[in-house]
Amino acid sequence: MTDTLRLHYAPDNASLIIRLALEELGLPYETVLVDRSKNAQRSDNYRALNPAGKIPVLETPDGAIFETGAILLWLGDRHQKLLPPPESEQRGDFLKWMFYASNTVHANLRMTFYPEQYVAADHRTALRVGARQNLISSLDMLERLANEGHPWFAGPQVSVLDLYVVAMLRWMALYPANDTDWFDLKRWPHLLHLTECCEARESASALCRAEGMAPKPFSKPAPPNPPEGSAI
Ligand SMILES: N[C@@H](CCC(=O)N[C@@H](CS)C(=O)NCC(=O)O)C(=O)O
Repeated sequence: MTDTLRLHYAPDNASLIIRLALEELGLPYETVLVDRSKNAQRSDNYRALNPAGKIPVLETPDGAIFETGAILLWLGDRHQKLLPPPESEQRGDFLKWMFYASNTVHANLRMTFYPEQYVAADHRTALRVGARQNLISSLDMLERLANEGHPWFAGPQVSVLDLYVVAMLRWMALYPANDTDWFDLKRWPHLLHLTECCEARESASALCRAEGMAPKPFSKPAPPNPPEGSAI
């Protein structure tokens, strides 16, 4: 157990979403690099924190928390910011889209990044094609949602769902390198606007400094040049 919040991260990995939330909440935190070049996320030490061997983990006074969505909900609930509180009438709507972001959008995106973790070599192209079709229909749905005026998504105040979605939009534009032609954010103007709002915030500037990202990390992302570690 730790009294401090300790984020196990790799540059431009899902940990960046937690970094944004910690910055938005103004919380002190430490970072521990997970060395992707050595697959440190699969080491015994790391699996003691997250048996699934995935980044991120946030060590907290309540123990180590993994799963991006779970960490975001824990932080938001604990600090009563960045989401509708449990008693809010908006909570159900917010929760269903948080879970959709995590178990559908993020999961499909993972299939395009790591097809080798899902299927044999001769099925990988087909998996990527199928997952991208699903991503396009998810983005169409999120575009409509962003236009519906919910305070917990693309609203006047930033939310954990905003942070989760803009990070995934960044990765769609960048990864896998040289295979992103399917994605053009201009096709989803409300999501484009969301990326511009989020990257104008101080939390995004802090992220760019810490993980070596150029300005406009969500609307016009460029590959990072991190001071330590590697994205893949
Ligand atoms: N469901 C997990 C997925 C996290 C995830 O995919 N993390 C990536 C980095 S962005 C990772 O650990 N990749 C290395 C691997 O899969 O071995 C979550 O939401 O936290």
